[in-house]
Amino acid sequence: TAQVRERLASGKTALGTFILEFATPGIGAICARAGADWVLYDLEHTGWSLDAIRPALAVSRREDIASFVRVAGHSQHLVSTALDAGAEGIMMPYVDSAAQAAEIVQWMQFPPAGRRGSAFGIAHDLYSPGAPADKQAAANESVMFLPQIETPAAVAAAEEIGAVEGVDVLFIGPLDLSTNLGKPGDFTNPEFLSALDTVAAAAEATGTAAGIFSTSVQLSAAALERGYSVISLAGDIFTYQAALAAGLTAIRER
Ligand code: 3PY
Repeated sequence: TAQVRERLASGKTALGTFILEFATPGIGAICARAGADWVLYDLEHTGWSLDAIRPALAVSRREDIASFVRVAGHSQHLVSTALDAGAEGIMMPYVDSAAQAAEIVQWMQFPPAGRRGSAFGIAHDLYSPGAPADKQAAANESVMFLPQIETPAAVAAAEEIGAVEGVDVLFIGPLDLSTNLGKPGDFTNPEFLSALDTVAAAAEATGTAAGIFSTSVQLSAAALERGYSVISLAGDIFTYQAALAAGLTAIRER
């Protein structure tokens, strides 16, 4: 995650994309060559087991790109197995309070900071030899946590969530947040935009980054104008479909 951390520390954006369908082993390399700073493998909406993304994680980890995994729910087991498989950061859906965020940080950090179980010489440390103490310290330092802000309660608690040590990015799930504000998919609704402002201010106040999943240039622009620095260009399905549609239309219209 060094490249993402450096970009954020120097006021730059960290742009990435979600993988929801094409978890082919080379996908991290494809995204890295396209200039993405991070790639996220989604286990929330795909129903994939870790085994489905293990080969992709193994290749991504050797590329200059950070590999994040969104786990399916709040469970120590889901978090620790994703980290052991090589996730360099965890995105967690529906984090509504600082207490929830603090518990998840515990699952992500080796003792004494947390209570992640230790195993070394496996996928997450690239099968390398070395002293456990050094590896624990390095992993605690580099792992990133991106709690998702998806409800009015989470927006209200954003500053407290951001203040939890170990939280790196307050990451809005716009579809869930707009749904929970009563206007699914309406990203121009004043309440939605005000929530974007609140989360940006919470990130600024706590030294974390504000992030968002974006499916449109307008939403990305609205986020960038508010100081969001972690932005996804949609995901594999949408990007591929849009590029295919544009190409097919261009050929048909000749
Ligand atoms: C949302 O838009 O709600 C997300 O969580 C992105 O997948």
